Amino acid sequence: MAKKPTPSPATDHTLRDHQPGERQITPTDSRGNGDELHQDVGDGVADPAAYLTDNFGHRISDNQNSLRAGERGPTLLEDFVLREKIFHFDHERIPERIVHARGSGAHGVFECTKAIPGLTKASILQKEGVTCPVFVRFSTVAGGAGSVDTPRDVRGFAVKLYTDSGNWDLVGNNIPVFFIQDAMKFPDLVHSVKMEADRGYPQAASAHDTFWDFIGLMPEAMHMIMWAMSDRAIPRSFRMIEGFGVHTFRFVNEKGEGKFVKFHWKPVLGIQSTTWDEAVKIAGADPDFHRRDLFEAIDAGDFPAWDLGVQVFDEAFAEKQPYDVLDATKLIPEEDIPVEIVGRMTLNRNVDNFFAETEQVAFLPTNIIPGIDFSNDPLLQGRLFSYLDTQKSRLGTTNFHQIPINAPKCPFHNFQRDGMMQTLVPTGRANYEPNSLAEAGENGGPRASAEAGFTTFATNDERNDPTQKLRIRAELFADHFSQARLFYLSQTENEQAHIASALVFELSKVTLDHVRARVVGQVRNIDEDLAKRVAAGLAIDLPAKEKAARAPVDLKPSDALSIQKNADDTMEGRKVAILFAEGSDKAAIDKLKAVIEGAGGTAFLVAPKVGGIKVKGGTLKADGQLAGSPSVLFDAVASILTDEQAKALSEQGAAVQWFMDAFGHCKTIAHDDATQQLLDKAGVEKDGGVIAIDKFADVGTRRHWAREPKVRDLA
Ligand code: HDD
Repeated sequence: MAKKPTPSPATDHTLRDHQPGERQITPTDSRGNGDELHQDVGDGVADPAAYLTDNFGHRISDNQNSLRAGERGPTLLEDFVLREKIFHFDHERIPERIVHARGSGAHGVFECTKAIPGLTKASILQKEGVTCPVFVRFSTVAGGAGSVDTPRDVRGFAVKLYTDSGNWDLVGNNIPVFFIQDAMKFPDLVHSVKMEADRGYPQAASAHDTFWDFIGLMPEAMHMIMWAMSDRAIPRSFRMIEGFGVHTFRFVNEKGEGKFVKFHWKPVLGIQSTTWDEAVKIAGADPDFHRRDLFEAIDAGDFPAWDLGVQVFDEAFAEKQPYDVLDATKLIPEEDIPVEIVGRMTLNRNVDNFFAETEQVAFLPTNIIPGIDFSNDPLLQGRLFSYLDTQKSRLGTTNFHQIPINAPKCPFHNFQRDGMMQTLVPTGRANYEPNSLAEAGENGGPRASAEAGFTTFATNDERNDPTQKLRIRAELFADHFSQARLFYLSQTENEQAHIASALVFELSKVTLDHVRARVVGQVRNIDEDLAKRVAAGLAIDLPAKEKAARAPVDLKPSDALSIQKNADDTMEGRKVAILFAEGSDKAAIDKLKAVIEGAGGTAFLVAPKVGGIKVKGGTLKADGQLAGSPSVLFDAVASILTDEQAKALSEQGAAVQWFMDAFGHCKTIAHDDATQQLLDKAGVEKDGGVIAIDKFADVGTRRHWAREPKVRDLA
């Protein structure tokens, strides 16, 4: 007789598989209020979910062993517990987003801070103090879902506002313009930037042949290229990026009057970027740098916030500009139309479950509310089709709107029925309209309302003849370089040098000589000096200028386009590392920590060992070990050491590199006398950012760009 199988230790403790705080989602009701769907597993005394069950509620006796024919025999097909578990696991993954696959999300609230009923009837902008819940997903564009957070790339900035008149999705980026003018070119753009089709690399990088081949042949991309090669594309944190709706949209007020509008999100913490060398090193040190930063800030109660700004203008303004406001490769300088702040968004809650919320959230530019309308921007018009379509392929069903993160938080009723994964249970037989069932006392279902329903703004563009069907672009779209030049000339010297270096870096990875030459030939239309710098950096002769479809015009530079010209000296939201070791002075460490935290920053203790180090005045645990906490992960560094420890660390590559990098990345280095020997070894020279510990409060976490020519070739 076979022996009784030995139960594994966990067999009798199935409760251990159910952790408190685990969430379970139950089907939505017809009001689709996602919050009701968030229930803790195990709520209530008689909740059967307190026991481990299968998906149909059958209690499970053993979660360790599959059912076998005999102790050493094969597994039986009848083991429904095993089969269901493996079946579900096999299908856990869904297709990742074709673009913006890598992203991080958070919940929050939007509040109207300035009512603008004269401009729009959007319910959320009618009264100061009105709020609505939001969900935001930040992303990179090119990399896969498991790629790193800090490649040179555009960042997605997608906001879902759950308003009382339906969801409004503002699906934007951290750059106010785009690569292409017409949605027709989107698949080509994306194919060119993604890993190359035959070799399957590079991942999350634009520095390769196919991308630059496409770009060189698409001069309309040159404005966006200036942004993508600038520090905007290597942000320090999602909390420190701007967001842009990019397209020109339409505001419509109660009287039916329309004006054009562009949307901006301005980060309260200011805009900040990394340097390229830093971004590359962060990718290795912490591939989840931005995801962790966002999660930890919200977890600590440091809620990131953005002001919603609008640039509102009319047809008369639009007609006078040397660019077309329907062209998504153009921006409107803030000096011409100032950004008016009308609301604030604060992210105050992390997701409970990454897949259920961040992965399954579906943004749709078609989600707009009465008071906001589309414009005829041909890129926007194409997006209006693409997003609905992609959700079916990603989420597998037309009923993706019922997933709690996507469902509106206001009532929704219609006659759409059935489909895969239908979770609603409509009652009655009114699934068509018109019907007269109400006359027989039955529920006849909802009806459209000409007054309250969404109505499309009747565009009165005199320059457009809607009776003609044409595959062409409007005339001014042919100006590809004026605003690229405007952006470049609006940057500081350092920022211009960063653009030049980024172009050299990217084009150095291009293996096709003619592709390099063509791109530099395009750059000559933006700025001759920039083209010469790039050609010199590549060690190639200056190629012939590419022919411009329309001669560029000189536009007045705009200071608002530079990060450095608008840099904020705040320590809010910044992270400072304090290096210590055995024997360090705890009182000095505590004092510095108080300065950092008092100014809204976070202090992070770094030491050669983490567990607990004897210091002068007690024992101190480190937050991170030196080799695993390189200085690239921090906004500034400080060091409090004994002579003996500083000497020992001067022999450690990780310690020397720590200071070398902090210096090279133009960061503040606050140090005591003992650390000087370590700084000497690292080649750190005295300047306004290399300071004594007690000066840290005055200098803070700002970058010291004046140092840059000493550490990098800015030619
Ligand atoms: Fe797009 C995702 C932003 C042009 C087609 N896009 C996506 C996301 C953002 C943007 C932030 C990620 C949303 C999320 O977090 O789930 N896209 C933009 C901006 C554009 C733009 C600012 C130009 C101004 N996109 C664009 C075009 C097309 C698409 C022209 C197609 C014609 N975008 C998509 C998509 C994605 C997407 C394939 C992939 C996943 C998704 O939609 O939900 O449909």
